[in-house]
Amino acid sequence: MKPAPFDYVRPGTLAEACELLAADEDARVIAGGQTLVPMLAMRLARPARLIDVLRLPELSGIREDNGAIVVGATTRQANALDNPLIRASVPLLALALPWVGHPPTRNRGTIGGSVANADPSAEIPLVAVTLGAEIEAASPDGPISTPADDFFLGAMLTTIGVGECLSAIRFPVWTHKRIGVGFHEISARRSDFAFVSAAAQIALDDDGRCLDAALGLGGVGDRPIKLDVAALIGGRLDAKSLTDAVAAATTDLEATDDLHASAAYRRRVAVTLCTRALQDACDRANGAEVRGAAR
Ligand SMILES: Cc1cc2nc3c(=O)[nH]c(=O)nc-3n(C[C@@H](O)[C@H](O)[C@H](O)COP(=O)(O)OP(=O)(O)OC[C@H]3O[C@@H](n4cnc5c(N)ncnc54)[C@H](O)[C@@H]3O)c2cc1C
Repeated sequence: MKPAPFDYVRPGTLAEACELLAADEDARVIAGGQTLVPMLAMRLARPARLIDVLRLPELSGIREDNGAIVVGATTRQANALDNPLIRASVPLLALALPWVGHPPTRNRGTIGGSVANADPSAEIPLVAVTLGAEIEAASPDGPISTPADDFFLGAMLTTIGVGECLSAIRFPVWTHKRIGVGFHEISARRSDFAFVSAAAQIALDDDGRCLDAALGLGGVGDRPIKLDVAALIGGRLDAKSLTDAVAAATTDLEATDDLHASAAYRRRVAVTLCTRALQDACDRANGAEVRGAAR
């Protein structure tokens, strides 16, 4: 099928992009086009006008700023994966990125496009929520910064309003010496969206005590969620403490029931993947080389 007719505009500045978006409720941002173009072709989206933000200089680049790594919205997923700053300072994102689609989609798909698209199973939004990233947007009234936890309102639904354009994601950097990360997901086929995915980051002190712990789940509901594993902090981590923390954090877990997977299956898999992600994070923080977890 072919898309319904639309206008195409390539603004020269971010301010111009916001003006164009504010002037027309039927206008839509296009970035890498990896989700939007198929939706246009199937006529699931029929915007009157596409605002192409891909070449806006304000939206590109990866930089360090005040304890965070700021990733410009139009950074290609493949470029983020290869970036030494991200590998060194946001290792959880580097570990999750190979699970986002496959090389051709990552060559075109952007970090900001994935966050703005807000698929409940998408890996980049899950990492943003797990790490407590800030989502930055430009609007005709100035910049807006929203914690990732508040940004995702539901499936394909975010706080981005008319006239607003996502500009960057600010990932906080953990400065501890010993950090480990873990990521696991289950999908029907390689490159498919996950039924369930789990992301974990752990920091240990020199004696092996837990200084900080973060755990997030994707695919179980209409948006990624952060689980409370604060009970791990201050203790030594072993298989029992990890299993207990996951059991406590997932007691009231509500999961989606759909034609892809039952709620009971998603809950069961969530517990297993969370435990594996935390175990990998611990092993990596302890200096072990973890095999088979990433692609
Ligand atoms: C075969 C295939 C497999 C895939 N598998 C996965 C997967 O496993 N995991 C996964 O997470 N994704 C997957 N994807 C989707 C992923 O590739 C896309 O990168 C992502 O969903 C959208 O990024 P994009 O830059 O292409 O955005 P686009 O398609 O250009 O836009 C997507 C949406 O975001 C909005 N948008 C984009 N940029 C901005 C911005 N700066 N400000 C405001 N709104 C914006 C657009 O208006 C649109 O609504 C897959 C895609 C394909 C084709």
